[in-house]
Amino acid sequence: MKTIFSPLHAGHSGQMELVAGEIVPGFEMPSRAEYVRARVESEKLGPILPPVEHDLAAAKRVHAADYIDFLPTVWPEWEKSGRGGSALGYTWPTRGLRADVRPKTIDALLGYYSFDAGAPFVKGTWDAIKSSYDVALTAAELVKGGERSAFALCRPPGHHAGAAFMGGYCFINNAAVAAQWFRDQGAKKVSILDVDYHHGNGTQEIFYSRADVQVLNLHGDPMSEYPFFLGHADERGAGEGEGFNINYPMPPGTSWERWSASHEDACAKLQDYGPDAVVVSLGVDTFEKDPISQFKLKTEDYPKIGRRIARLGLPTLFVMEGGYAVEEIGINAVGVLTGFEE
Ligand code: SP5
Ligand code: ZN
Repeated sequence: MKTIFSPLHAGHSGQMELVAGEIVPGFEMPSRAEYVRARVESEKLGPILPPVEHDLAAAKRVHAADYIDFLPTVWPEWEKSGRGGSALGYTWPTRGLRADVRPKTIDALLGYYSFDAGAPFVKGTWDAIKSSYDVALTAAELVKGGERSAFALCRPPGHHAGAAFMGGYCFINNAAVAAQWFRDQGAKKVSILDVDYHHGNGTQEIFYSRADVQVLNLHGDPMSEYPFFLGHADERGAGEGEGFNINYPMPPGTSWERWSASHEDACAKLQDYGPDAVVVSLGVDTFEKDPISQFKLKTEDYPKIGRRIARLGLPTLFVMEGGYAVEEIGINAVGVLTGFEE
């Protein structure tokens, strides 16, 4: 399997995060991608290739154009306003406030285009976002070109980013971009299988009213886990999309037995749907030692995930999402990929 990777991810570095009442260095750090890249090499998964640059047209197929155009302006506007550190909003248009009027200042716009304080910008953030997007599209092109699978080693991740908002370490929804790109290239149906520990609220929002992209999400129950406000089992899609969004919320402490039963059910529904391509939102924060998560998957479980996905027999694009137990991210993520290739 070929891996697409860009060193430009590394410029998205040193951003802060609010955890338990304190400001700490972000869990979503450059070493994550470097551990995965090193493991791809040591396991000899296949060649590691740079992305091809793309314009932003494919991003605007799933995101609002004004949102995408805003992203490259964030750091320059922040600097112009005389500040350093991390560019982050602090006011959000929640219930009772106006989300239909676009404000003007950088502080207001950062809140307007986000749903949490989890997507701070630093100087290199836009270049990293753009490279992650290019990585996803370049890997999708390999699959479209006839490869059985490809690995988009994306950083930053994408599945929390919705049509017009960032959050949860995510800015452009790389998996959603790739799924829509497959559709635009002639695929009639595409499935997104999201195995990240957190519910992929952005992906769900983007495709919620559509029957041509099936979204299956396995995750920590939002009653007690981030992102809290989406990801319940009764969210099944709307209108034409009814029945094409499927959520598997699971309790804290979930281990392989329960997780794999949900995965089995998701794979059966995916097979019934009969897509032309599969996009896997590959998070490995389900790992027992993940510092921000509550599932109990073990390193030996990850190849089994890959083997099950391989049995679908469909062209498959793996898109890197979360995973914060940095030293084990590479072992577990590449474990899924080598399991797929067996
Ligand atoms: C892509 C992805 O995995 N995004 C996850 C975003 C999670 N943001 C919330 C983090 C909450 C951290 N809570 C720390 C608890 C430590 N015991
Ligand atoms: Zn996650």
